[in-house]
Amino acid sequence: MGRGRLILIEGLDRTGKTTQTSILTDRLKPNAQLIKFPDRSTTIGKLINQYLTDKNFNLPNQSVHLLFSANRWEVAENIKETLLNGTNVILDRYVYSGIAYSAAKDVDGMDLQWCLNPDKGLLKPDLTLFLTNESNDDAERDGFGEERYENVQFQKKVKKQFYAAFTEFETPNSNTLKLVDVTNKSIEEVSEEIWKLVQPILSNKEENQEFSFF
Ligand code: T5A
Ligand code: NA
Repeated sequence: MGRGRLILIEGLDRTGKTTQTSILTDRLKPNAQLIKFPDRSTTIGKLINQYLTDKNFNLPNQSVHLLFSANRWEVAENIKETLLNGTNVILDRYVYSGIAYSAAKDVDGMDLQWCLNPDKGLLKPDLTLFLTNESNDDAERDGFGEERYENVQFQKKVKKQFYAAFTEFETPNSNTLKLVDVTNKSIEEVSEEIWKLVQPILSNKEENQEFSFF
């Protein structure tokens, strides 16, 4: 039996990541574990949660960036062990969110490379699915606008930075990155599309036993 696969679902706010990562995990159970970033339950995660939800709670941009990264390192070993035990790990956001949201702030010195540095050494997903919504519908979905980064202007900048990060860190034509257009699609339609993209990488578990790292 090969190691589990690390599968990441990324996207802008309200594109359906949490909905889809939980459907996918349920579909693969008991052979999958879901991990969501930020994990707001840890000590570091509680600070992140306060920063996101309380507009009067301010921290330097660099500090916030490092907290998000630290929050990933808290569970890095657990992810690796789970994969080695043969269980797949499904991620709801990860390194690319970390880079894109911080780089989109246009703070002097916080370029892509600076943003990646603290995440260097984390496991790279075997497959990254990026959910895109070409209409502005996500802004109409329940809850949009409640948290710090949820405004249409900023989301446009974040999208640009996601693509910049993919160009920098994904090998072209390596089949490790797939875009999933969710525009005007139902939850079921999106989950079927995701299922089709995930199956091939689960069926060739004997290959690619090596881990790769950011
Ligand atoms: N962040 C995160 C950083 O800055 N750095 C980092 O390193 C990381 C990891 C919180 C913020 O933190 C930033 C990015 C974020 O701004 P979060 O906790 O993932 O990150 O944010 P959440 O608020 O939990 O999640 P999102 O807002 O991103 O929403 P999701 O998970 O994309 O969307 P989901 O599944 O919750 O769905 C939203 C609504 O739409 C409906 C759902 O039922 C729900 O009501 N919906 C659909 N409606 C119609 N059609 C469909 N196909 C639908 N799919 C879902
Ligand atoms: Na979410």
